[in-house]
Amino acid sequence: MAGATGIASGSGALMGVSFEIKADAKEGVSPLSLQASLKDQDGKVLPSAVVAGSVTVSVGLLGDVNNDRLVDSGDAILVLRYAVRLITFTDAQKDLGDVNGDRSTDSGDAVLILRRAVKLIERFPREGAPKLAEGHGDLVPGAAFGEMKVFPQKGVEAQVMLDAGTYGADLTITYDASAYRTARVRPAEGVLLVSNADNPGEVHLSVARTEAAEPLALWIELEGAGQELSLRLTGNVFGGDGGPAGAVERLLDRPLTSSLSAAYPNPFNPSTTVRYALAQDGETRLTVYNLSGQVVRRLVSGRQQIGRYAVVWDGRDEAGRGVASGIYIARLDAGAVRQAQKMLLLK
Ligand SMILES: [Ca+2]
Ligand SMILES: [Ca+2]
Repeated sequence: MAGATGIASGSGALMGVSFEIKADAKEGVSPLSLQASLKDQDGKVLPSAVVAGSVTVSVGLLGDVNNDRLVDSGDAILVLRYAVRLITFTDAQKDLGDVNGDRSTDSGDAVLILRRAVKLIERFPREGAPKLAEGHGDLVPGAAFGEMKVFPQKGVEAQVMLDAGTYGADLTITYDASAYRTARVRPAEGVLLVSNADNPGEVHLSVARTEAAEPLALWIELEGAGQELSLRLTGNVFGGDGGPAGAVERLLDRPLTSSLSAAYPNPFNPSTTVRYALAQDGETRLTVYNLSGQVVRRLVSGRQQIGRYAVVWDGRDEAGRGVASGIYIARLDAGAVRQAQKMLLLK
C-alpha cells in the first residue's frame, strides 16, 4: 500500500483499508495483522509497525438466520423467537440477524426482514440502504395497557395496545404468579407475533409488522382468581426503520372485586378513615348507620369509577353534630356488592 507522501510529523489516521471476504471463507475468527513500513522525512526507513488483530467472518446472507438462502418471514419469526428467549442463536446467527447493524438482534431487525420479504425494501441498512422514510408523519411508536375484561374466579384478559407507527415491539408483562398464570397470547391478524410464557409471572412477547398506520391490539389471557390485578409492561418499541424508538414502562393496578376494608383507627376519636375498592364504575353509596339502622351520615353518594378510595368520617351526623360514643356501622353499596364494617367511637 502506498499513501502518506507529503505528510509531516503528527498522529492520526492515514487511510482506511477494506478487505473483501472470499466467498469460500471459513466462518469464525480470522487473524489479521497489519504491517506498516515507515520512513522519516529524509527517506530513512524506520522500524516497521506491526498491529495484530482479528476479524470475525460470518458466512451467509444478511437476514437469513436459518441459512436457507432466502430472507423471508421464516427468518423474522426466528428473530422474534430469539427476542423472547424461546431459542438461542449462534454468534453467526446473531450477526446475520442484526440487519440494521446496531449490535442487537431484536424485533427491530424482524421488522426489516419482514419488509424485505414483502419487497418493501431492497437492502438492509447494514448493506448501505438509505435511511427509511417513516411514512407515518409524526406518529411516535409506543405501547400501553388498553381495555380489560374480568371473568370472576376464572381469569382476566388484558389488552396491550401498540400505537400507530409502531412496527415492532419486544415486551415483557409481569404479574403476580401466585394468583395467575398465562393462558395464552391471542394471535393477531396481519402481524408476526411470538410469545414465551415459560417463566411463571412473566410473559415475553415480540411482534413485527410491515404496516403500522393503525394501532394494534394484543390480548393476554391470564387464568386465575385474585382480589386485584397488578401488571407491569416493559420493553422496547421499534419504528419502520427498525431502530429502537423508545422504552416502555407502564403499570396497571386495579381491584377485581368491590370491597370495604376495616376502618382505621378503630376504636377512634375524633375521626376514622374508611377505605374501599370498586371493581366497576357505577352508583356508589357509603353510609354510616347507628345500631338502630338509622342513617347517621352519608359519606359518599353518586357515580364513581373503578379504583381505590379513602373517606374520613369525623364522627358527625348529617346536621354536623358530634355523635355519642358507641358502635356505628359503615356500609358500602356498589352494584351488587353490599358490605359493612363496625366502628367504635370512644370519647
Ligand atoms: Ca432464511
Ligand atoms: Ca439490530
